[in-house]
Amino acid sequence: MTTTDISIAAAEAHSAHNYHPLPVVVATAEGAWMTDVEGRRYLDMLAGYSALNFGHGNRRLLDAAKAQLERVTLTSRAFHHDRFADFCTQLATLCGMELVLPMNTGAEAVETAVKTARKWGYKVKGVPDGQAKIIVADNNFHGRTTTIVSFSTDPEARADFGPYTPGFEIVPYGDLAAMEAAVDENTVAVLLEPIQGEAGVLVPPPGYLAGVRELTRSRNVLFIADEIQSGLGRTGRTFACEHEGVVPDMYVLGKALGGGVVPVSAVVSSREVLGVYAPGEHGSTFGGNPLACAVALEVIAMLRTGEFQQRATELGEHLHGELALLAAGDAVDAVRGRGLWAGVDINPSRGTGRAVSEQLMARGVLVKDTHGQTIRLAPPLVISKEDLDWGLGQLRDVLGA
Ligand code: IF1
Repeated sequence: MTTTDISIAAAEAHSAHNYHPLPVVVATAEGAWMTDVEGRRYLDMLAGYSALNFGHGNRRLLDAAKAQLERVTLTSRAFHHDRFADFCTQLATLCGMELVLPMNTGAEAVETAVKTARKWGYKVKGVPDGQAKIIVADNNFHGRTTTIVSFSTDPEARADFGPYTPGFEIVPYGDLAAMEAAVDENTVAVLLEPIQGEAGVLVPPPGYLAGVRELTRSRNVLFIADEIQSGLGRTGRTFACEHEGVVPDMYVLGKALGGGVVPVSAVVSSREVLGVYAPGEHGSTFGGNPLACAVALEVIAMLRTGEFQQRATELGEHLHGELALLAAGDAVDAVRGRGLWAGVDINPSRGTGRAVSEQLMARGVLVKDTHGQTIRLAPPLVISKEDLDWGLGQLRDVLGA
């Protein structure tokens, strides 16, 4: 038995089996590379589902975290602390919005967005109490709470978790006419991923997000953009909505906001929207804690220069150029994505997404499959062009392309 085998057996003996991880046990990581307990190195092409946009062990983020660890890490929101105002101000400014409500995980931020939209609907829009409706897209992924899976179309994410939360309507992603038909006088919000991650990095048709923006504005409905995975540099812009020139009423942020160091999420919107809260009506123990604020402030500072967005744009063009060549062959049926983010549909003749992921792992590249035939490529934005090309070379070899 290797150290890996022993470690995996121990993990499986004492944990719920709610995941099926690749058989690799990571011990350390730096930049775009991880090292396992056997000392083998792997190029990380998943980046924690985009939480690690700035790479593993980012010096600026670790220094910010270490400095704050020595000062104060948690006060609860029962008291103020000296990083909170800067965090809220800087994040609101980055988003071009007025107010921030900080939480911890993405799902908590999505739940906060749902509660905020409902409360805004009742207190501002004048929707009758308990009648608020929120429109979402099919194949969405917004987290795993019981309310969020209530509006999932993925049986695996939803089954056996009823009774489900009412007040949501599902329309086909990318279909503006269906969205328009679904909006009624009790609709308080539309909740969308600007690019659907778990669905396989689905980019909506050109004009769709702009159409949703116009529809929601004309019908006094909040446009809530879940940029938890698509945001903060991944697609080559600070927000994926920018590719369509769209500014939503509310950003929902997470993952990379904490730089892969601590969980940090937030809802960012206008005073009209987030002003609906009175003290005691929402919150969380760790939301907006000093350590989270310190790390997120460094993330915001790194995003402010635009260098990561520029890098994702340039390397992303190269990535998609290489993937287009692969798609021209018979090993890959389709590729999608934006910036340093791609979904690659593997032709069944080459095996399932999982099988390809396992073959790539054997060659020192870590990716994640999703929904059978698709693998997702989302390396840290700090990946070098050489390492990206090496990783793509391994994919070409595995696919026999
Ligand atoms: C898992 C993928 C899944 C998200 C968007 C909210 C959340 C997520 C757009 C919730 C989280 C993670 C969850 C993780 C795997 C990964 C994921 F889409 F990224 F690939 F599951 F679909 N909005 N996505 O992508 O944020 O509560 O997790 O912090 O659950 O397996 P969270």
